[in-house]
Amino acid sequence: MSIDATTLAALADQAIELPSWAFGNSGTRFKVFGTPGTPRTPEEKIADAAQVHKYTGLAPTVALHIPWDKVDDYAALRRFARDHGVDLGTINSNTFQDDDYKFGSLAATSESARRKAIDHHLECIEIMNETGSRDLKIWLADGTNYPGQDDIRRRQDNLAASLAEIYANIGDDQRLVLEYKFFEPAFYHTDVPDWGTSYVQVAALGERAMVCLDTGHHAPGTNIEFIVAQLLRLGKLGSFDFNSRFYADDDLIVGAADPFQLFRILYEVIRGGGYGPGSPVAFMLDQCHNVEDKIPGQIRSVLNVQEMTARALSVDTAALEAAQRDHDVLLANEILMDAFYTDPRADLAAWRETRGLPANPMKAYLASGYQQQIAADRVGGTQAGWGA
Ligand code: LRH
Ligand code: MN
Ligand code: MN
Repeated sequence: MSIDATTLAALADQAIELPSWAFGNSGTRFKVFGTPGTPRTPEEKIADAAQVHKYTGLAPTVALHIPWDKVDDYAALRRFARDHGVDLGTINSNTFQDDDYKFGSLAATSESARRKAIDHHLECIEIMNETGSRDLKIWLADGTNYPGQDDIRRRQDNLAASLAEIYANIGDDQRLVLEYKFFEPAFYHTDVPDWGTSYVQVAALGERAMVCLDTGHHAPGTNIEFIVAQLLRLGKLGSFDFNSRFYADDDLIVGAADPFQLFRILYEVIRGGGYGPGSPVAFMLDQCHNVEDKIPGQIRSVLNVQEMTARALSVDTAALEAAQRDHDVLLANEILMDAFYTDPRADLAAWRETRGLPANPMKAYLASGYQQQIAADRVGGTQAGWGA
């Protein structure tokens, strides 16, 4: 079985947003390793992200994180991005690196912490107006470490009130997407631990509030594709933060740990109308490259998503539905697995060339000399990192 023309046509518009922070140094609490050529400014991060798009045609936008990507002139930053062939995308807020948020931000019991966190989001909305961004993405570190530490019910009410104030300020063409995560940095309870809580909170806000599903934010064994199906059914799947995990919130290259899971997720996205023109679902990466070079790491990541999307688009859906209705369990499973085992790489390579892209984007990037150039050029200054 090879990749047919319909599948290739469906792949033509695929867009995967890159996180600016993937280009900075990152690591674990044990050590952050520096890499030669690491960007020192938001502009250098964007220039690196543009390389990923240049060689893959898959990554036309870059997500910013405020304050990590704070600049004086966001309109100028947008012009810079456009001059490099990409655009600015989602604005991510940050309420987890300030002493005032020690006991929470939007869900906090402290009125002053809540006020500061809400105001930060209002500032993010102003930035979105300058960058032309559609989505405000909120991930909260809010939670507690010990039973009894705080009133978990009151914190839900606080969160609802905070989100309502933020939502009231987003524009008609903008959206609020709320990410969930079941643990860390809080360990006893997290204020937005799961898709259900995120759903309940965004459903109370209105149509332009959606759930963000980060694939690394679930307990081991969670059936993520079921969550995808349910959120699409409810019209509330706003975006993905793609990455992969072996153990916790590893933020490794998407599709590296469990390619089959990525296939199952993408199949359910397509099945539920979450893929293609007009779909409300934004594909984004949320990854860190701790030991590998960052630009090739991002190239590998978007190619993994593209290859797995090609496989998911190749499912013979009519045959699958017939087998399901016949309760032919083994045939239904075989039809799905046939698509998963389809290797699209040769067909995709040939197809890329018809679109003016290199057959092998990774090889083309490595041969371009860009990596050596940035290593030589970017000496001095402070390398950007996760949190800088
Ligand atoms: C923390 C996290 C989250 C955010 C990102 C900036 O878990 O990985 O997923 O989106 O930091
Ligand atoms: Mn995330
Ligand atoms: Mn995470």
